[in-house]
Amino acid sequence: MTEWTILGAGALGCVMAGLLRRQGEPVSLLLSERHRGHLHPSLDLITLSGRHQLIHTRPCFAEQAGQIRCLLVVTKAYQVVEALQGLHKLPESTPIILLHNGLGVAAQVQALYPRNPLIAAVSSHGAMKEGDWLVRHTGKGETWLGPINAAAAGHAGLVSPLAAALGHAQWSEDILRLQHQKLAINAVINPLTACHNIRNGQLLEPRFADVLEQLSEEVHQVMLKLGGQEQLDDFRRRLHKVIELTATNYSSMHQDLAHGRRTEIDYITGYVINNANELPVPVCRQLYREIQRRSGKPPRRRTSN
Ligand code: KPL
Repeated sequence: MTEWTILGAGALGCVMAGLLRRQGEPVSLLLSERHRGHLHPSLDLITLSGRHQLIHTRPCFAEQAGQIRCLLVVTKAYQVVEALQGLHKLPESTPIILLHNGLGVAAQVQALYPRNPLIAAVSSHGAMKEGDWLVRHTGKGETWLGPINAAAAGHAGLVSPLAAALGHAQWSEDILRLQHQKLAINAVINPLTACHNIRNGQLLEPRFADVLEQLSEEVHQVMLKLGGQEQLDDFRRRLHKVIELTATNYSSMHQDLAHGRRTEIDYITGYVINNANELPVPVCRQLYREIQRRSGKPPRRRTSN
């Protein structure tokens, strides 16, 4: 049995660790320096049925990277590269699975670890951190994995243990399409809910109908340009379904902004803007600037035109 090493002890990382352990998979948590010298506590996982389960994982630190056999990276998009930089001893055969919102990170990881199998993951599981080692699984979703580079071919078998633990996991040779579909949803829900300080479900109130429609059209146009084939009506339906399913949630960007943390705006709305070229995306631009202003940072990427 291959041990899963999880980098990123946030809400989703902890839920993944918990669900894999419950299924009998060996799991270690790759911890940062601030955890060194501290007792490694058990994880308290609140399951979908509301039961508490204590989950034991093995702690590990960067200097043990040579022992990592399968690395699941579940940090924020902007943390991925820095977190991976220190793993000098990571074996070249170790698959690196990237699971984060947004896009634009994989090329840097590929440059850092050019020989490792690089895999992208997209998941719609819901998770919420309620304390340092206390995490709630808030929604069952689908998980898709797919190859980013040629070295990842032949790693489709990774989905079997994941499917058993998570209820669903599948391999897709066209993972970029699924990443784009997820990004399109995030590019509508996340900045709007963060800027208006609302839960996801409130986006369906009549006062947001116009901006929701305009933003959906902008994002959909860019996705078509990137090779997407989804019709606007299908996108609207999919978006509404996600909003309804996550109606009581605060989006991750809302939570980041509310807690004074850096947001993933560069990897979500920034990605849409950078791929828009001549397409007009005024609502995206306005939301991008607004999120930057509220998080007290100047725009990081070029957003002209
Ligand atoms: O993925 C999400 C996020 O908040 O980042 C959605 C689907 C919008 C759920 O809140």
